[in-house]
Amino acid sequence: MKRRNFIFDIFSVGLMSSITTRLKANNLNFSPMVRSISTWKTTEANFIAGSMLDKGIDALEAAVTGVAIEEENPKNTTVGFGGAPDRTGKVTLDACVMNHLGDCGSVVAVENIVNVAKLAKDVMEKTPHVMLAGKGAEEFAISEGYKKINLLTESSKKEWEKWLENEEYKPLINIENHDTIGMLCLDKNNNISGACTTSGLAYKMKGRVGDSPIIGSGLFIDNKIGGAVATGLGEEVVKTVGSFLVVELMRQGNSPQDACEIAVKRIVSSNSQKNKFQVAYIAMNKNGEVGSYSIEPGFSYMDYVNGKNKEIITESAF
Ligand code: SD4
Repeated sequence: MKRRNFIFDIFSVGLMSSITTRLKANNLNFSPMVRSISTWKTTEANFIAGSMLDKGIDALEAAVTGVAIEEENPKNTTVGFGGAPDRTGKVTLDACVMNHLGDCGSVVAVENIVNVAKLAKDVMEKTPHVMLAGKGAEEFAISEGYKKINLLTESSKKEWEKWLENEEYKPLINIENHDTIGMLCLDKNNNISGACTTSGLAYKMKGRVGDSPIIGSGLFIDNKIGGAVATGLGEEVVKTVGSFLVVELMRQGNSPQDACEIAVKRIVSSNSQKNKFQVAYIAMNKNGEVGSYSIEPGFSYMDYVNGKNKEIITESAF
C-alpha cells in the first residue's frame, strides 16, 4: 500500500464529526480553519500534515507525521536518513517539538535513529526532561522500540569522501542547498504546535549543535499568540533567539509577515555583508495568518490551507 493511502486509511471516517459534535456541545467559538506551513519545498510532508489536520488530527501529531516524510527521504541531505555527516563521517540529528500547552521536547546530536522529531515528542511525553543528547537520546529511542539504522547513505558517504580531499569547511552555507524542515500546524481546535528536524550543517565539527533543537531558537509556540520556526545558519538564529523573537513581535501586535521581517532585519543589521549566509523564518498566528522572510533570495515554504498545498516564494532582505 502506498504511504499516502495508508495514512489516509488510518484517519478513516468519524473523527471529524465527533470533533464537531464535541465543539458544539462545549459551545466553543472559533473558526475550525486548519493550516500547515513548512520550510523549503517540502511538498509531500506539508500535504500529509495538512490532510491530517483536515481530518481533525491534533496539530502536534500532524507536524511530527509530516516532518517524518523528510526524515525518511534519502534525497534530503539536511534531514534524517541521508543527511550529510559531520567532518568525521557521522550523521548526527537534532530535533524539537512544542505543543499548544507550552510543553516541549528536544533531542540533540542523535546517531542511528531516523524519526528524531517523534523521539523529541517522546522525550516530552514520556520522560521528566525536556532535552536528551547523544548516546542518552539514542538509548532512550532503542528502549522505546525505535530501530537502529545507519543514517549515512552511499551517496552522502561519497560526497563526504570528496569533501575530505580538501577538508575545506566553509561556514558560508550555499543558500540554495539546505532543507531543514520546520513545520507549524493549526488544528481544528484552534491549537498550534510545531516540529523542527535537521542533520545540521554539512561537515560541521563533531559535537556541533545549531538552532533547530533549541526551543526559542529553531522553534517556538505560544498558543495564545502563534508560532515560528527558523532555518538557515543556526549560529545566527541562536544569537537572537529567533523564533521566540518572532512570536514576541506578534504578541506586540505585528502580523506574522512583519514579525519575520523585523527578526530577519535584526540579524542583517549586525551582519551587513550580502551573500554571507541564509536565515529564514516562517510564522503563523492564532487567526491562521502566515508570514515569512529571509536574508537571501531563494527561500520558499509550503502552505496548506483550504485543501490546497502551495509553494510560496519568500521576500528577502537582499
Ligand atoms: C542548523 N538551522 O543546524 C540548521 C541548518 C538548516 O537547512 O536550517 N539547514 O544550523
